[in-house]
Amino acid sequence: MKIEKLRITNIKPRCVVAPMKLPLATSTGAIDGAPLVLLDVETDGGITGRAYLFAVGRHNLAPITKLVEAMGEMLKGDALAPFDIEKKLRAKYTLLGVHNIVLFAMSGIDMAAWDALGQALEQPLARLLGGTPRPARAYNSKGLGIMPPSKLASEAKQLVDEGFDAVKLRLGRPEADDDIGALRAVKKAIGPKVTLMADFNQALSVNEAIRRGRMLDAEGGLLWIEEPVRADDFAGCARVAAEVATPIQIGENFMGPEQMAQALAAGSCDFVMPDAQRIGGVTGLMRAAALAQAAGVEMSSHLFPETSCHLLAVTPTAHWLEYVDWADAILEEPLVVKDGYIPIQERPGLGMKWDESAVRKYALT
Ligand code: SMN
Ligand code: MG
Repeated sequence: MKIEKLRITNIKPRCVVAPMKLPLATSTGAIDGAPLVLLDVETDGGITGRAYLFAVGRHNLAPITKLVEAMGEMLKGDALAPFDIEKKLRAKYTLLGVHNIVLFAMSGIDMAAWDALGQALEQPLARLLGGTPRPARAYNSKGLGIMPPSKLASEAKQLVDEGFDAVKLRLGRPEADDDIGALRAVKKAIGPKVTLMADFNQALSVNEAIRRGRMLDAEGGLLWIEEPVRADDFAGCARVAAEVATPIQIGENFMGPEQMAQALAAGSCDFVMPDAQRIGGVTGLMRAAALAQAAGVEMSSHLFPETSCHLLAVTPTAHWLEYVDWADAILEEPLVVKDGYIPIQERPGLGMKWDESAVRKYALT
């Protein structure tokens, strides 16, 4: 297929709420279903690029969909060239601000456009980007929310039994001692060989993060402490990183590579984990990988495992893939796990096809 001939004819967003096997309670609230916007980027060559966005809450589905539709109108007839698409959309949205759900919509279109390119060239995205589709080391990021220690212990075992040797615990209870109790229960349940991360979801002040960070240092055994303070307080997070021995991980809320560059310049963290729909899709993740390489910082991914596994294969400082199964219910062939790794399948592009009967079942109209 001659990719220079491919033009965008239509961008179709559809909303579903995919059932989650394990609800997730973070310090900011609980998520019990995955509100997703499925994007189809249709081209005149008969190829349809596919990607999905995670709306976090159902109430965000409608505004994200409207943005995708508006951008779709702007792109009708344009070449399937993600860099050009990005340039055009950034220019159109400069005065509104390329942040948040504007960036979500742009990122989704970018991912779907790259998927279409992969289909046109009949290659998995990792190979299209110049890499080898190698398996990504993954942690099972489902569950382990804010819940009683006894429940945490059994859930932790269940998550490891799914084929992983790394899991992530959510922290940020009102009392630090209760977080420590939760950590001890999980550590006891999984034993010393399973890698453990902890995520505060921005719950703490800088001073409290330093206090709790030191308590966690004393407990030992955590690979990283994630988002201890407000996501955009890079100076505050740098103070935490300087005072706490356990590595500090941030990045799921970087709004584009520009913000990631600011965070790195501020020395705000030890590790980064950009999110495909906030960093700018595949294009944004490639730029993020270059920033992480230049800073000498390990880069993991946030959610979107189907896309992120390809990008980690071309990330010089690749660290961990965050695995969740939230899109599985609407995918024909979900990802599989093998001995703690997620293999990249020999399927073109991102390798996702919608299970249309499931899409109808979980559709929001
Ligand atoms: C998280 C954030 C948003 C939605 C779900 C989960 C969490 C993570 O911070 O890192 O997994
Ligand atoms: Mg997180």
